[in-house]
Amino acid sequence: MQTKYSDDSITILEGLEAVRKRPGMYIGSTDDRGLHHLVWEIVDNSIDEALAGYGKEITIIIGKDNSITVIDNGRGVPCGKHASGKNTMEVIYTILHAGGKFGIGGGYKTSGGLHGVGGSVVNALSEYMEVISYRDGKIHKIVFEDGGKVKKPMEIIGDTKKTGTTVTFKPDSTIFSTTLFDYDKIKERIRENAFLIKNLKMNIIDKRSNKEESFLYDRGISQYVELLDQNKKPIHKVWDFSNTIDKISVEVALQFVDAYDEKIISFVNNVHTKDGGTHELGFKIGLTKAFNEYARKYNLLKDKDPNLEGGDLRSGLTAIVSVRIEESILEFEGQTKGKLGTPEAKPILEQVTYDGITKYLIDNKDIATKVIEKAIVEYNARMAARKARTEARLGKKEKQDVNLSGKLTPPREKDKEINELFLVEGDSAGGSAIKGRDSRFQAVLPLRGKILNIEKTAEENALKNQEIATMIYTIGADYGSHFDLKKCNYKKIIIMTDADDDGAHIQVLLLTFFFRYMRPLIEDGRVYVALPPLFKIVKRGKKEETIYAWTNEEKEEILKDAPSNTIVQRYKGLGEMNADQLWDTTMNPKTRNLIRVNIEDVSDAEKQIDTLMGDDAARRRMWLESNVSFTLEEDGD
Ligand code: 0RA
Repeated sequence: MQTKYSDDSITILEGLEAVRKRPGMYIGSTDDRGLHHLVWEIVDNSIDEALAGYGKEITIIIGKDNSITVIDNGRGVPCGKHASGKNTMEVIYTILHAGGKFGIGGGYKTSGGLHGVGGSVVNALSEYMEVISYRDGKIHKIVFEDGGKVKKPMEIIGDTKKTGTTVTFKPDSTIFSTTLFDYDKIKERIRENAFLIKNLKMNIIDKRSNKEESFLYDRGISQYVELLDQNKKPIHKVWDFSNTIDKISVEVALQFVDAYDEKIISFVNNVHTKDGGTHELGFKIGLTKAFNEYARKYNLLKDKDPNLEGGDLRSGLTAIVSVRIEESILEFEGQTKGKLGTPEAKPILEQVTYDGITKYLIDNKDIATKVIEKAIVEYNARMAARKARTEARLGKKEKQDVNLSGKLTPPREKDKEINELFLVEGDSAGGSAIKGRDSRFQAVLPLRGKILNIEKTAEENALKNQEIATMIYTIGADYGSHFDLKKCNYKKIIIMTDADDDGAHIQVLLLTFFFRYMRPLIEDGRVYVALPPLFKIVKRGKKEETIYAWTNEEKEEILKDAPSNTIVQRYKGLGEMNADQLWDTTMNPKTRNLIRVNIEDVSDAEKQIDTLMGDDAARRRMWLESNVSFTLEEDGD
């Protein structure tokens, strides 16, 4: 049945129509990411309600039909008459930015969805939406269809003693490239929310598979840090501190572990700020200041010693920095709005962090000493490495180079914007690669045997490993918190291994190494895996013709119309190719196949590497295979 629309409804539909025409403007994209964004929007509304002090439990149900239901026990969406004469439930779910514009609930919204849109945008992009509000003793229900058209106006369908809101929606399959919800993705997000909001119970139920999980953390982000460090050797129990200054409230939990990488995960209004920003900066400054002051006061640094650098002090640090900022001063920066810009956050975080850490240091002097001594070791190691590099540059380092297991064959020209580094498995393949390469811009570093498993190795041992030391030295951009992409000597770093199990294992070890020690290389898309062909096919007609095939299908295709005396050779390793063949198939930018390694969401990836895998090599490998997306790169750029 067709409902008649008043002028007002037409304006509303035009608003929602705008969302349907350009969904990307409101939810970023219409792929898997955009699809899940709908869930975050609806869940964020319930979270905001919980943050306002109403409701302790939120349940997300993935329906058999790929619908989503979000249930909370807050106050319930208001359902009286709105100033416009319409029902308020209808207004909230049909007018863009209704929450802010209509002043419903005032400045209650603190959870910052990516685009700050809400229920109305989700409604616009759904083929069906139903909102039930338990409020004032009654159950109120409204139903929409086809991108926000009212199917059934608000009606009271019963009495109730409880309060809360239940929203169900089914995304419009004509808008999204996929409408399949990913249990793990939603689970990770709500678990993150549960960590960030102490005592909020988050449940997820998947009706498709009957999986269910619940998350409730009474110590919040401290438990998050414990989880991140569960496979590490903590130096102390997690520290936490919090404070509110002006419009910013700060919560920090941190722990130093006996390892060397630093991990700071920051959030603003429960949304992960993957590119950091003013809050992270303030946190780092406060931490550096607190430790240096303590170190001087207790003579761990002598008068003549320089201050410890932040990077040295943060080695082995795991920290969650969660801030809540009032909307009036909230600013994000960057392409994906992943960076906090609010200037006020910097001094406030600096102050709160300085105070919090100083107090801990004074109360825990032995731990303070440990952390500071660790930083001093780190500082000394860095200075020694710097010295070695300088000497190498001055040509004083021949002796050391002889010891390097794989010796770099550098390109003739020194152009960081073009040069490529091939990391090649084995000496014999290395030899062919050196002969076959274009010596103007291609460098070859043969790696002997397997490199260390970085996940299981403390940094000082990792750096003693020749293969790893050589790679760091060759790439030339330092490592860890001192890694500087600008100094990187190569535009592309290409892992070239045999197409067998060992080769795959070496790839995983190398990728883990880059991920841990030189992550910006991966983020900048500079790490590649070379794809050598699997078959060489020699057709013997009047003229002999050699063709390579990368897959079985390709091989079959080629053999279809090949003469009977055609020879098919299966390559077992790079070593079976001579220099020319290696150039033609695997190194020549015009003909080779390269895979660019990209990690969709680096922080997620990292969390999983840490929390899921620990020492389990098989699982790590499985993880890499399914999470590091190998995308075939159009080459020749
Ligand atoms: C506006 C005002 C009030 C609550 C809400 C919105 C609200 C919205 C959603 C969406 C999902 N769950 C929700 N829970 C509450 C407060 C009205 C009052 O003063 O009672």
